[in-house]
Amino acid sequence: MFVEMEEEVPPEEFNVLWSFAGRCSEELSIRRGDQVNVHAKISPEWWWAELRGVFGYVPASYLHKGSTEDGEEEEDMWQNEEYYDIYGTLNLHLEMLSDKSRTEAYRQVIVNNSASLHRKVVMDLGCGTGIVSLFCAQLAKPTAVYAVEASSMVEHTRELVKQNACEEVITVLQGRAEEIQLPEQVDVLVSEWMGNCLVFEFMVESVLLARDRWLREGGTMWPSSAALTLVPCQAHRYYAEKMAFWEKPYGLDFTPLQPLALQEFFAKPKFSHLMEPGDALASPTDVICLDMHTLQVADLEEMQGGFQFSLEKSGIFHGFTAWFSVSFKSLEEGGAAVELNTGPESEPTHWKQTLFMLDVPISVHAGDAISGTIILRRNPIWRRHLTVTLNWEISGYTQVRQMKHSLCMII
Ligand code: GJV
Repeated sequence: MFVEMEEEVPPEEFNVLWSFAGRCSEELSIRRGDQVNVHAKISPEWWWAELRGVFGYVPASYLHKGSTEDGEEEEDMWQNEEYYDIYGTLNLHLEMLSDKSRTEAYRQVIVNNSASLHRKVVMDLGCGTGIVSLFCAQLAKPTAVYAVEASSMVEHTRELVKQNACEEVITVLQGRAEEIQLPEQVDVLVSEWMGNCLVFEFMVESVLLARDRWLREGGTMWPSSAALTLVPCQAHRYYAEKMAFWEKPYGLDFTPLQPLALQEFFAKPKFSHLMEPGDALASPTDVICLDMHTLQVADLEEMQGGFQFSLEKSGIFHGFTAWFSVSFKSLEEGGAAVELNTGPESEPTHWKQTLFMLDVPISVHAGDAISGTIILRRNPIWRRHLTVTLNWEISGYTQVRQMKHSLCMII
């Protein structure tokens, strides 16, 4: 009876999201877009499946129920429901608006370019409460500003536009930038899309899609370029707080908890880190630079950069700190660009910096060199997430050390 019932369960159809090469005869080789029949979910990681009459194990995370063309399933991978729900409440908008460096940078861009914005058409992608659109309408004289917002905040944005007497210029459009229709192409596409480690949330993809669709030939992107910066650093306080703590709390030896602490605190980046400028062991360097006029959506899958730091002081190498900066080019020939820098030498922003801790701190000396690569790999399934991999070596050390960090924050 039991066996019969098992046989009655029909296999479930799944789509292959990501190609996988079987490493032995037990594993099935699958390609993105294939449809496989899953006969048994052996473990959370490995399922027993069939493709064109051949059976084998496949990694469960490479499969997705339903068609990959299916809009609803795509939405899932973008976590759009949670994402836009969060932006439908005031909390994050308050955080963003009270970030003076951020908001003032956008205001400064409008002020500096007010003359050139005259009679221009602007799109403000992800306008939130509409602050940038309002700056545009009040500080410059554009013909039209299309303020696009997908979250329910948009209802209040409309009210704010009215309240500030800008409804002649600003048209608030409710919906995702990927889906809305504008009555015309735009001269300027402005957006505040940057996340932790620059690209987290991957709102940048929406910006690129909107650019290709709505920005007129020769139009301007604000920001126009973006860079991710890295520096090897000390992090005595964080190390003491999360790791050294277990050495002798209340006179007791709690060191058996240190492997757990490593897993819990150092295997993921620390997002709201404020690095003391004095904690830098070398001069920071830009590892990834994006040109917002030429960047393609496909480029986002994997972004790589190299670094070679020459240490300027001796100390303890605890990890790497990363942050980003963006630049807004002037609409005028030769005009000065506006910069927004989220680094430790600038006014702190709500993004702060991101700290990647080493498993084990290393004593280093002035003159040592730390060189390597950073790879930002977009998650093939959870499209707003990414993995950051840092490969590095120190001169004088023969072995290449590898540290792998996964940014997998659920918003
Ligand atoms: N279409 C419309 N609005 C969007 C989109 C999109 N594709 N993506 C994000 N938003 N710097 N990481 C909105 C979102 O609802 C929120 O109000 C704002 O843009 C995010 C801006 C800050 N996030 C960021």
